[in-house]
Amino acid sequence: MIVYFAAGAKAWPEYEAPLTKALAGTGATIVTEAPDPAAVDYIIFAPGGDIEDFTPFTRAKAVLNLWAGVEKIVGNPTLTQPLCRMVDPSLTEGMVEWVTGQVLRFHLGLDRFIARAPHWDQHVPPLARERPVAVLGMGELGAACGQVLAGLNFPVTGWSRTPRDVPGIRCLSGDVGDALDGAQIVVLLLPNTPDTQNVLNAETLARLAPGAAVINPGRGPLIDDDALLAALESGQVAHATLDVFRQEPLPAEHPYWHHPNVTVTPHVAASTRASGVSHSIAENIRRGEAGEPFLHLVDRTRGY
Ligand code: NDP
Ligand code: OXD
Repeated sequence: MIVYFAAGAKAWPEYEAPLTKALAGTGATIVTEAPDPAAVDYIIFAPGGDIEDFTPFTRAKAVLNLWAGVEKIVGNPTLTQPLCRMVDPSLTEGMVEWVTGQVLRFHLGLDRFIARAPHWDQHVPPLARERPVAVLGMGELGAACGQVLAGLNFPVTGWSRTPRDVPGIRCLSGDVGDALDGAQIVVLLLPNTPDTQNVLNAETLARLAPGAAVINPGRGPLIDDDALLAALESGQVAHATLDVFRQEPLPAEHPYWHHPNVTVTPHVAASTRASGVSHSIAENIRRGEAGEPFLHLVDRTRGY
């Protein structure tokens, strides 16, 4: 069985040992080049990887994406093989830590204590139970983050396309404004699809409580950037922490870099860790070989 690592030569040194270990005993031969595409059984892929045309991979049983987000591959018209996205405990843990850190940073006003001058400010923050949080996206990552925040006593409202039932979270679907109403913090964990683009715009930002925080580890196109900049200017949004952008790396001249109330992180909210995700890849290959259904299949009609 041939497994083609087509996630880019730069990524291979990090993956070689963990993937080899995870696939040991399966009969897999991992290759980093595929001179005969018709001989490949599984393709491990990442955006910016080695394949644009999937047509010659006639035997491939699945394309296994190393990323959770699939917007860069899901619309590829040459892709007819099943596409699986990455869901892995290490990815979820990383996202939960990053989101919780950013929420607590805003909630406790920790930036006020970065010493610039002597300033003995004993302002008392509200308790978490007084700080409503909206999490847009109640999937693998949004639900996990929402539950940890709810465990810290934040009143969490979650929003998804279809109705969900997540313990500890008030779950809504339908009008996003209802989920945002009065929220003091909003966390975006939606995929980038035609339906989710600009979900945060002038109208929906106005539904937040004045002085709210926007935290976006989802995808750049979820936000209308001009509307967010205007909301930062008016004070409707007090702070934005942005990990993802319409163009990455974020261009040097972008106003976000220089805005005093914006934190830019370089798409690091939940990094794919080779040791963790290799097991998830191996499990899907095992399933494919055993004739069992693949995990985390992407629905091309939904786009995620
Ligand atoms: P999932 O597919 O598990 O969850 C997506 C959620 O979004 C679901 O709850 C889904 O609703 C909801 N959703 C999708 N479309 C709509 C819509 N039109 N209206 C309302 N809700 C919608 O994805 P993950 O949680 O695994 O990942 C979410 C995103 O996080 C990824 O797509 C990626 O963009 C981003 N990400 C960012 C990383 C980073 O480092 N910055 C790392 C990993 C992921 P429903 O439940 O009804 O299907
Ligand atoms: C992902 C990401 O989608 O890193 O996995 O953004």
